[in-house]
Amino acid sequence: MNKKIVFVSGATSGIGKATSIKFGREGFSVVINGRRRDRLDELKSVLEDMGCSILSLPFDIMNRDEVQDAVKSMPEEWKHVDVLVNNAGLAVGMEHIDTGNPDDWDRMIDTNLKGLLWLTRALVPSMVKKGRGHIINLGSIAGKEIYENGNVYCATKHAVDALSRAMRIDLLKHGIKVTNVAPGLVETEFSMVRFKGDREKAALPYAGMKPLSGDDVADIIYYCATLPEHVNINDVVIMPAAQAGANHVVRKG
Ligand code: NDP
Ligand code: 8X3
Repeated sequence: MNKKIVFVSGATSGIGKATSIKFGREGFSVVINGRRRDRLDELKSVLEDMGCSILSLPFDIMNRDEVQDAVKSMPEEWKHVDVLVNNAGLAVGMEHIDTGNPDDWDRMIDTNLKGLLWLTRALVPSMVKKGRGHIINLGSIAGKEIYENGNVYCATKHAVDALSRAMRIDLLKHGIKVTNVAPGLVETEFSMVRFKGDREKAALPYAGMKPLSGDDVADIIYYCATLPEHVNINDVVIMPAAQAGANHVVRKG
């Protein structure tokens, strides 16, 4: 395959879906992952109608064996991924540390931290072999600052921030670039997941302001991935114009 290959984890929704469409539209071959097969099938057919080559890999990033088996199952011509977008992630629950649900904590740690590690470990050796590649990790402003009730989610995103820096050092000599992308408020399914389907609560973070869209973040990811070979953006913090930090949002009405 002549085209460059991008692997997007968590492509069934939000930032990951927008990123898959952006790269596909720009001529990349795209590996799409997520747990919801129907969504992957739908995205695959939309992208194929646009003339893109797509490999759909449904697996649960929390499960180390599933990650390894899925990567092993990739056809030879898809195995040399040029850009890995470690996007799959979530916040679950929003409570103080003394009342938080440890099952929610497990899900966040197993997805945002361990899942990112399993997938990176499975895909990076082929980048090392080739002597080039680019890993783009979805951090968050929650990886830059702490807010009340954010405890474990913030901890996982601080860990992603640390891992982005660690990967950059470890992979430097192999010609692999690492970029940490840290968005503020983006309107996706994120809030519905965090508030476990409670629509009213999920709408509150975006009330009276214009949040970022998945497309806004996808454009930044694509920009970072397509700079000249000798240029790397290490870290990008992107917020809506109406936001200056986790606790500083200006709202109308
Ligand atoms: P969405 O909920 O819209 O998308 C999350 C994606 O992650 C889905 O495709 C979901 O797919 C996938 N995912 C979750 N768990 C797993 C799993 N165990 N295995 C495989 N895929 C999984 O949220 P966003 O698009 O907003 O979030 C994307 C990333 O951006 C996350 O890492 C998030 O922390 C980060 N982020 C989001 C911000 C926001 O305000 N929205 C701000 C800053 C960072 P499926 O359910 O089908 O498995
Ligand atoms: C998502 C953004 O501010 O809800 O990572 O933590 S925030």
